[in-house]
Amino acid sequence: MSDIKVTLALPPYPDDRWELARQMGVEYAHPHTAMGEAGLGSGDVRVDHVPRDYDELLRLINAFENVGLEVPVVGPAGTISDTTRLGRDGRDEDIAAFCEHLKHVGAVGVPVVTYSWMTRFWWMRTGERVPLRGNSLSTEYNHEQSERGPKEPIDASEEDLWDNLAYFLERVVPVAEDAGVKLALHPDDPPLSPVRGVPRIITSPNAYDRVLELQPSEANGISFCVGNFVAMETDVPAMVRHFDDRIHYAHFRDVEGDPESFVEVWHDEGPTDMRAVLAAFKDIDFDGPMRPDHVPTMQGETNERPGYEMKGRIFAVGYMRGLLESL
Ligand SMILES: [Mn+2]
Repeated sequence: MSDIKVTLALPPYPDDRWELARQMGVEYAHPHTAMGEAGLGSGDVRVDHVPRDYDELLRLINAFENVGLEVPVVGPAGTISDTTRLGRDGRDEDIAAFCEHLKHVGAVGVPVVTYSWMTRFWWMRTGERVPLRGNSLSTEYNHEQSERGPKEPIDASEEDLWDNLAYFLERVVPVAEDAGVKLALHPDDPPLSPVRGVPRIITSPNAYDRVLELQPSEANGISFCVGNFVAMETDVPAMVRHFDDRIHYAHFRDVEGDPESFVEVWHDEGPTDMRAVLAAFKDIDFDGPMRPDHVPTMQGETNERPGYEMKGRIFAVGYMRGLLESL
């Protein structure tokens, strides 16, 4: 069996969720933004909780390690902003800060940095209280409803975003290689362009082919968010095999619908054969981190963090481990 690292997004400070992870036998943690302050709705561009300072980062990693949680992936520590994505003045300073972060991450032994190229909007939803079985609560996206809202005043095209991504990768990939760190680009969610006048580019398998060709280095890779590849209406196991060793991180989730209208669903009742997806990851000998992403909110939870409450993730970890054992 390939050694897929079943991982949980956890807050960058110890609380019940660290203990619950350990009680489930989870050995890997992604210190994650959405686990911190509550009440940030989807669509916000959130500040990363991973510290830029080397010593603070080291202490964070050691805090996890000291309780038996290895950190196989972190975010960009807030160094990648729309300044870089839109190619505005100041991007060279931001890219330099990101390169410093890569060196720190490599020095503390974390092998993967995940990032996205979504401008202005992060993962975007039009509903955060969609009832699923037993009145569990999920999220949804409806493009037609969303597009009736105000357009963002952004003077940039898709080609501008591509140019800026190429500029970024040209400068950071060699640094990542030297640091022993692999970059993992997350798809745009929803995988559509434009959204409210904002261009988006990481919306299809062809887009990923183009990304990987920009810098043909193993350090230039993918965060394979399964739900987005479902929303892109692709053959997900075939995509896993296609991108193969350029996949450095994976998100376990499923959606029902199409790019313009979808609902996040329970992992065990969605349209996707999640066992076949995991079988494909096994086929490519994927040994990186994979974590549940966007789970339903369950009874007794506040839905303060839609998609990231804990009980649904406990269920998801059990389901993932069961499927992995069945392979
Ligand atoms: Mn994801």
